[in-house]
Amino acid sequence: MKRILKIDDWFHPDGFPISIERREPQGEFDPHAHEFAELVIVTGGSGLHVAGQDSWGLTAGDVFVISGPRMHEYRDLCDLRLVNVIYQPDLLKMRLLDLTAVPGYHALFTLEPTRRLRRSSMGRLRLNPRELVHVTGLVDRLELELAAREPGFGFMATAAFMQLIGQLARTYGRSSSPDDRALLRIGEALSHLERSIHAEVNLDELAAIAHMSRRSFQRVFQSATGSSPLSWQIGRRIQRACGLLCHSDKRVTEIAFEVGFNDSNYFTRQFRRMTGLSPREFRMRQGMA
Ligand code: RM4
Ligand code: NI
Repeated sequence: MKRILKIDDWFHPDGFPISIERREPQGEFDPHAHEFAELVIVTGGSGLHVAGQDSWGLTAGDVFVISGPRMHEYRDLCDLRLVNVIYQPDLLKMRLLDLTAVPGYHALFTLEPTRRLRRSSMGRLRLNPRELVHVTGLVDRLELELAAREPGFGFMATAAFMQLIGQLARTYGRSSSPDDRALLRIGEALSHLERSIHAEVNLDELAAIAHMSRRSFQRVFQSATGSSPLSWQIGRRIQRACGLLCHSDKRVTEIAFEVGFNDSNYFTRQFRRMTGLSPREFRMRQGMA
């Protein structure tokens, strides 16, 4: 049977969606998936990490993100030490602001967690000792806030978590291994799509940004994200629309334009295709939740 770690067993009963699990050392852990996402920072020792068909050796400084449904396990452990920062992406009340314009953000948090790119060493972040010290300092601060749970801890812990992922996204951007750079180039294209969410997708422009020919860009983009640039953009627009439907009382037509559609019937069709609901139904259900 597929083992799935449950939110209720791993998070504080107050429901705050970020928690820290230190493994010093990490014991053998059978294949499992989670109802939450997991940011893993390796601080020492060694071991083998297996995720689906990918497996790779771990040592100090390795950082990766495992999305909820993805199965993974640890084997051949030799005093492997790590910190799991576990979080529930949907419940984080965190605005990404301009972070989506940082290519390393996409490489680490959008593309890598599902790892559709098959080359197994591709796009993995390894911190150098100085960076690791900095990052573990940020984790310590987050952990202190979570442990103290003083009034305002939710705000402070969210801010500490933002510092952590912002720092990791930037560090990823400086990484120089050719494999990382390949994933970053797709990250650059995603950042561009994000910044120009209102414009029509221009394949030649995207390919130029990723320094690839038009044909190989389309191929690599598809294998990295599982979709074409156009459906990626539509998906992002719909996601933004979901946010506006829940958190504003703007009219559906207004929202359609705001996220970049110029035809609200087309918007409604795409919305239904992705979510199974019309925008109005979606808003009503969220209101009731
Ligand atoms: C385990 C192992 C798993 C993680 C749980 C929370 O020891 O690190 O990957 O999901 O802890
Ligand atoms: Ni896990």
